Amino acid sequence: QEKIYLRDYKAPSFSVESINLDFNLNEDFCRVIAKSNITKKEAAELRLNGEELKLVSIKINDKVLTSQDYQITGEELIIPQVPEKFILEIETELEPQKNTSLEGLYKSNGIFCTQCEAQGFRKITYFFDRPDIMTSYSVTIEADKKKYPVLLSNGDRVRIDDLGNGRHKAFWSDPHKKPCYLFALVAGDLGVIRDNFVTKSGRKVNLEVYAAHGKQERCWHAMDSLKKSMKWDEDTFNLEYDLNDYMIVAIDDFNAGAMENKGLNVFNSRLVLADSNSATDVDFHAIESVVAHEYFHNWTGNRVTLRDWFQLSLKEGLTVFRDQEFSADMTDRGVQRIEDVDALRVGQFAEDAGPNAHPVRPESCMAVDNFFTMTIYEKGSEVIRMMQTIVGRKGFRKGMDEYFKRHDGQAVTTDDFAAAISEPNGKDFTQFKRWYHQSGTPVVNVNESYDSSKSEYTLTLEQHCPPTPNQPTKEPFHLPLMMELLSKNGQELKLECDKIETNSDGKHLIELKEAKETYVFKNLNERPVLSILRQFSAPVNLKWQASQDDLYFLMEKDTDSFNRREMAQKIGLGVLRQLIDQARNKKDLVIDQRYLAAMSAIIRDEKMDHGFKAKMLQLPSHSVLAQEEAVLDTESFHTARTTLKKAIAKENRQQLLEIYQKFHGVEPKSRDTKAFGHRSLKNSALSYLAELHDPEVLEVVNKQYWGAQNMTDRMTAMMILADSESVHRDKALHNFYEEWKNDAVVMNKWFTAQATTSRKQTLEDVKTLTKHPAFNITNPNNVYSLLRAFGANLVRFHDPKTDAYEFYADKIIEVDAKNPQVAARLCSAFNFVQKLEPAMKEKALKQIRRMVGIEALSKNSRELLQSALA
Ligand code: B3K
Ligand code: ZN
Repeated sequence: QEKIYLRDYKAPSFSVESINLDFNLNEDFCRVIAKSNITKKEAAELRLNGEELKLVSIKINDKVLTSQDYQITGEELIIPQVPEKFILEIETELEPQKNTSLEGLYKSNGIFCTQCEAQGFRKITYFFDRPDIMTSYSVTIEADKKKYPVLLSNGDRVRIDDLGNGRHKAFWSDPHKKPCYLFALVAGDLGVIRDNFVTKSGRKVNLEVYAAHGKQERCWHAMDSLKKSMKWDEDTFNLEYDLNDYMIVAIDDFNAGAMENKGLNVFNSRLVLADSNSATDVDFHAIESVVAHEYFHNWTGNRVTLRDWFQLSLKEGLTVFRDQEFSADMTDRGVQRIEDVDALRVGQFAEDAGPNAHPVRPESCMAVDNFFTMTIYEKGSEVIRMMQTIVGRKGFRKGMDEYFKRHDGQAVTTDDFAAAISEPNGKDFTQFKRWYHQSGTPVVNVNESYDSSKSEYTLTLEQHCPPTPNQPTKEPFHLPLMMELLSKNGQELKLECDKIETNSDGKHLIELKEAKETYVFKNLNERPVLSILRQFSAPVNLKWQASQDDLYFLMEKDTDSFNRREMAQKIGLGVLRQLIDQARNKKDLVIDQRYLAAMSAIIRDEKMDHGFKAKMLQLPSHSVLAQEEAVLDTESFHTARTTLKKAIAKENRQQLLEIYQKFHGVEPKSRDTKAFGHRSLKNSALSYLAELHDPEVLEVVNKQYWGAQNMTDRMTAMMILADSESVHRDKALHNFYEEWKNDAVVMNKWFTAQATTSRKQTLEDVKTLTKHPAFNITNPNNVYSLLRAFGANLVRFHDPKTDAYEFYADKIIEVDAKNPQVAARLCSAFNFVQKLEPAMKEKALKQIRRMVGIEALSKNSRELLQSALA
């Protein structure tokens, strides 16, 4: 199959001054007339993208073309002869009701909606489906008035005409030029809530959130989040909204989380609908951050857009960075950073170490939709964060101002962004930009020595980056490493070293640029303790053979809260790895007493912030273990982890129960950061206690399930019961089903609770659930919450005693035939293939070969799977 390359980029030979799109929506077909005003800038034939379209007619300047005048391939419409300036009118017919790929124009629960990013517009009409063609849109939508009372598109409402015959027609006009991937249309019978926001210059913006009738009361949290985002972007970056209306529409069948279409965001309903009965604290938090993310795209993505898809991180990395900063300001900055780094490690580090590793700005691809990865998004955000760390917050803001000054209304590149940040700050980012084209997670080795006779402390840092596909060797990265030296009682010491930078926020930085560098710190009368990579200031793997004494000291005393938690994870990881080794060698598992004592001290610490304490108590996950261990022996991972958890619970049974009782039932409906923190602490206490499997504890869990006053508590209890052999298990699951069976969003929780257990029969349960009436394989959320969740269940997916791989491959094949984007998202379950033991590896490869052997397999899935065979 064909690949596309960044190096083949060519500026367009045409420009489009405006386009008018006329939609006529019917039950069995939809007619689209696209009228564009085009200028030819240089000698060229006209080539337009178009797929799965039925062409009705083409006119140039009102003259109908005959079949000799053009050519149609499966992917393009080619017109060899066109004048310099012309009006192109193309009429096509579509069948949205049959569109299962959920890109282009499709139907979900009777609602017409669109998803054009990345290349869905070509399924609507023949057009230049590339982001560097920006044009003005006017849109008309005609449909049955009763069935589709709400007719929406981008920009300003012009008017709506009643056509008298039971049909009506809406007129929309978007004053801002945009690429076609930001086009959107929605037509349906929807409920709505309304509010408004007055911008800093006094513009009153009407805000509307649409959802299925009866669900609109669950849209208020999304609305609040939107208003907070609008305010934050004004306060933080001086960015103001630029239209009179901002609309969000919740749709049940949606491949991604949400889409930032200009003025008309279309959202997966799981990221809009929430109230305390139906949504967990994590859901509320996710909704706030995704609503913000899509809103922030209005400037980073829409006003300034991409030159080509290889630049995707230009908007995604930057916008993730912006939403992470927003969340940090709305909640607890320290806890937010811990969560963001956890997600980066689990998802992106694994991706960077696997067969599909790719740079933040990739050089080639088969399917553009495969670019929507953790690397482009989360690592991309880390790259922006490092820029901010290097130039400081003030410097970064100066750079952002410059970026909009230079590029508003343009389609640009990551190089343009780097220049806008670095130049006003007098920085050279030439080396820094290796972060954009080198893949892989750099490793930084730390070596220290202290010379008491000279009162000198010497730090030696070495970096290298493991090989990744197509990149056997790498040049050194420019790494901003935030650091301090601490005294015996935990005070930050004065740093006397001329190679240390202080950024505009007053933070101390090492800017490591060479493969190896040495730093000498003078006038230190005692050996200091190093606190390095504070706030996780660079996305690297730190290899540091620090003494246990130093690690425990930092876990208790580091003045950087991120590093305290990081040390807790590092020590915990060491303890778990010993246990894994013992489990693999069928030895007795011996718990490290010092670690046990330290965890007990945390549990008993009454002063520690609750949300932070919950993070301190978290043990490294199976996915973190999978990255550290050479062999993926998940049964041993599981044994080690549960044994350790149980030992901690046994030692602290009474204290954990006290924590639980102290916070359970306190402000069960409150959603402020404090309440979120104490719930997460008491629920983690409960999950430790559950490891004891004693009847008294299971009684508490069961009581929490039945008496829960919010979904966080109900879901925690249900997950624990679902993962147990308790007599209460089936009754709770049955009750949850009966209560929520008519609620598509909430049912996904029920699937996930059953797909993620460590019970031996999980695979059989998942198989049965795929036949359950509530499971619909054409609904992306169902596929993700049941199948993808099972694929991420390392213990049960890689169980040598089952045929999980074969079942999962069958499902990928089945989904792929209908919806390639969703199928491709399932494929990452096979990313650990190289770490499997020989027999398991052969089993997995056999399935991968089987899938790749299917001729009709989409290029999306093929691209991701075949790399595992290389
Ligand atoms: N830009 C969309 C993602 C669309 C995914 C297309 N396959 C959501 C976001 O990142 O904001
Ligand atoms: Zn985005």
